[in-house]
Amino acid sequence: MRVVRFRKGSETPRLGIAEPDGPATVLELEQLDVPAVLRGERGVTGRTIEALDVETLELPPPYELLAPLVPPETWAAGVTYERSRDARVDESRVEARDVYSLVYDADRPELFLKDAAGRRTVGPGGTVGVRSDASWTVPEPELALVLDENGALLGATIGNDVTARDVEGANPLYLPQAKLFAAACALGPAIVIPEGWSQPFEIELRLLSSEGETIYEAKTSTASMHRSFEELASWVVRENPVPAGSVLLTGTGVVPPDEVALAPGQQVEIRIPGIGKLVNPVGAAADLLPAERSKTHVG
Ligand code: DO4
Ligand code: MG
Repeated sequence: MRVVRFRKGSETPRLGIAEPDGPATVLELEQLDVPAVLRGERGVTGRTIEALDVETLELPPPYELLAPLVPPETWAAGVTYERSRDARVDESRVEARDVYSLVYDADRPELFLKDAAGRRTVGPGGTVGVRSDASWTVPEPELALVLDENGALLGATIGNDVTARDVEGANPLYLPQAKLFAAACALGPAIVIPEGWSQPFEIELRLLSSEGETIYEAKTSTASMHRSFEELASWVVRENPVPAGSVLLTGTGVVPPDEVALAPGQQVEIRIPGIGKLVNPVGAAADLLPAERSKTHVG
């Protein structure tokens, strides 16, 4: 089952459910609280909406699909795939390369706060940002876990951990600036409640030019992760009060080649079968600050 969040005009956002593999009918729920729905409270109103596409779950006007939740906190794990470790060592411009190899092998994972209250997060169709003081920004397609207050896994959605690699590569202490800026995170289109957590998720990334041509595409699988979802989640909540409905991005296994960089006008598509396809145009972060943006906020 997939859980979506949507709005009709300027009304309060509502929740709905759709099957994982079609048909694209969204059944509206009575409950407005995402963690409650993920825990099983699913009274239906009887109203339905036909989505325009079974993967993006785009809704017809006057409905607007929103990010499936506004996480009170969004955490992210890093260097959870060998590919990510190798890329960080390569991008590093200072003698701090060992930190990535050390954290890959250590018991304690790399965890960082990516966002709070959805301030830097956009939903499906929202524009993701590229900061003007960075020259090498990349998408990081990641499985995003929705956690309860004890770190239990409630569901999973698609996340994009947009990253300024040159900023991070200049000095690892710049990580918060490489990771947190306007519209640096995208979530959606739906939260899946899987039957269990042992099946891996396949993750596909496609980057399109402003002319609609494919610039880069790649695939990975959470089967290649070096750590389990439960292990990462348990480290997030360890002696740390994390509110229910917080999100954990589980790291990237896709690293585009050095010549690929996000630029305004491009489009990022991330597909995870069973969850859907998250599509976001790329824009300048400076134009996506809260006062500037319209559609981009999680809502
Ligand atoms: O070490 C920096 C962050 C790495 C990251 O975000 C990832 O591996 O996904
Ligand atoms: Mg990442």
